[in-house]
Amino acid sequence: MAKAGFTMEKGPIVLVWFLIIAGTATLIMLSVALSTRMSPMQQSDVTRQGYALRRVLLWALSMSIIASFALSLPSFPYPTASQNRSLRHFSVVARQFSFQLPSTVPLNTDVMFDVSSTDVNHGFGIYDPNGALIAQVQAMPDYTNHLPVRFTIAGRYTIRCLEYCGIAHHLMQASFEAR
Ligand SMILES: [Cu+2]
Repeated sequence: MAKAGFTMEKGPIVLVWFLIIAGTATLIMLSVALSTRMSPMQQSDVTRQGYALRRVLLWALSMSIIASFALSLPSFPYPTASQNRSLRHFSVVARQFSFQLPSTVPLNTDVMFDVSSTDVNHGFGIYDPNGALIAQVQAMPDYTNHLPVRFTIAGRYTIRCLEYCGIAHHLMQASFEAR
């Protein structure tokens, strides 16, 4: 019933907007068609204008990409998170076919997972209580990867191996509680 009510209320508004947009687009196309039918242009005139516009657009696009890259680079989170000495560190060790993990992690606190492996490459993927992948890093033998995470949803998080590591890879799951 709620869905039918929604359709009854929103239907006419959507239809009106559709007609306005479709009518405007039709008028624009008609006016372009009528205003250009009497004036044949040389191909070179068209391409010259087009190429000039294309150069301007390419330049503008390049500048905006470089500017947004430069402006967003300072807020890149990983260097500051790695240097935060007050972080609580949790060790994660992956092996065929299990994880050695903390049973609980604190909520709304920056934590650092120090992730390694005792045998082959594994993946350390953290799924929130709603099933969304929120962070992942490789678990590698003889190397420790650092993964900064802040848990904002209380509940049980599922860990899955995200790197094919052998015959029972699909069984390689674990979990911990964030509270
Ligand atoms: Cu695996």
